[in-house]
Amino acid sequence: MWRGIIHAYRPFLRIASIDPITLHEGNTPLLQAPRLARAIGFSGSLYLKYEGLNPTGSFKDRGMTTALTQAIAEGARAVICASTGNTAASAAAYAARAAIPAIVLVPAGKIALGKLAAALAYGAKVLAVEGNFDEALALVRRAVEIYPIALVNSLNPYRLEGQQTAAFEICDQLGRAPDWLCIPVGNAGNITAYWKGFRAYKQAGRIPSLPRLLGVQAEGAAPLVLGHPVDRPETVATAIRIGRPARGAEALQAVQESGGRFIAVSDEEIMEAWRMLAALEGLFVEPASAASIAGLRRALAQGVLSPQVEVIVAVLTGHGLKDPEIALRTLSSPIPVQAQWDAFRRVLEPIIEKSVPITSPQEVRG
Ligand code: AN7
Repeated sequence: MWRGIIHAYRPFLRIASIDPITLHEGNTPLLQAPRLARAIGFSGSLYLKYEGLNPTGSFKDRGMTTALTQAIAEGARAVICASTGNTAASAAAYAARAAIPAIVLVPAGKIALGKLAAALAYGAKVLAVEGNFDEALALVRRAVEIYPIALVNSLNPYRLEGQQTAAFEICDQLGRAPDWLCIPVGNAGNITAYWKGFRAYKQAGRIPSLPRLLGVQAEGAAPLVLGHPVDRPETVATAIRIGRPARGAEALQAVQESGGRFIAVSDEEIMEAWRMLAALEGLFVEPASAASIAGLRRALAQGVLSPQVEVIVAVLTGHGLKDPEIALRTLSSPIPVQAQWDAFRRVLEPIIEKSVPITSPQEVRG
């Protein structure tokens, strides 16, 4: 039985040896995506690590099981974080599991609905800060200097201990490391954790070679592409609306060591990739997650990746249900129909004529 990432990877994790605080996170699918690969001009194998299937709908759960387990082992009485949303929801859930309070600071009006709803439901004290994520994180860093509460942002090293297990899983699922790993970057904790994980697996003799890292940021929030902080970050992908990444220096070093690249993509490119993931592969993700595909598409178009690349893994960091508003705002509305056969038929017939394909699904998939 799968019992979460601490149980599965304990020998690789430097954390206290108490019973884990867990929701059995991890063990997420690694799905091949042939239609999407073809659509973005890649002829090798493209795999998607579907991290939206973690217990609270994002990859943050991998780092929160380790952060809360360590916090409890050290006697913490409460946890606090700043968050664009997913960290808040995850911290709130794992704090509930650990029976301690969580205080979460989120940028007022700039957090996706599903994340806010979840953080509230798990019983966190949610503080809506009149400012952005970077300002909220600065407040939290000051608070933990004064009060006896544990910081569970990815500045906390135990977050990275857990998050590196996604790299382990990818290697275990593939039987090797990919040639490239594409990953959205906000506060830069996750890309740092993946690099740590791949290096640990190589050192343990589990994989012969390391992947190159493609770190993807949104154009309006791209400090690691620009090489300087961004004071007023803006992007449709609110999860990565971050201008001063706390793990930025380490992420830059990881990407450089790997022989990889940082790349920025526009909001339009992100939303196009978001639609393609859902319509071509049946994967509904939040916009920040689609950034990895938008970045890969752009990297392919610009020749950043050589055509000889065989295996690419893109990380889909969060579930689409986190951000239902973006879907309703950008997609066409449902067609109203009366509950009577004749009325229904008048609506249905043109749809069938227009949209039922002439080619069989087998031909499309072939
Ligand atoms: C879906 O929740 O920073 O580079 O406070 O939610 O490790 O920050 C979220 C980040 C990518 C970027 N995709 O990861 C938060 C927060 C999704 C995210 C990222 C986030 P990092």
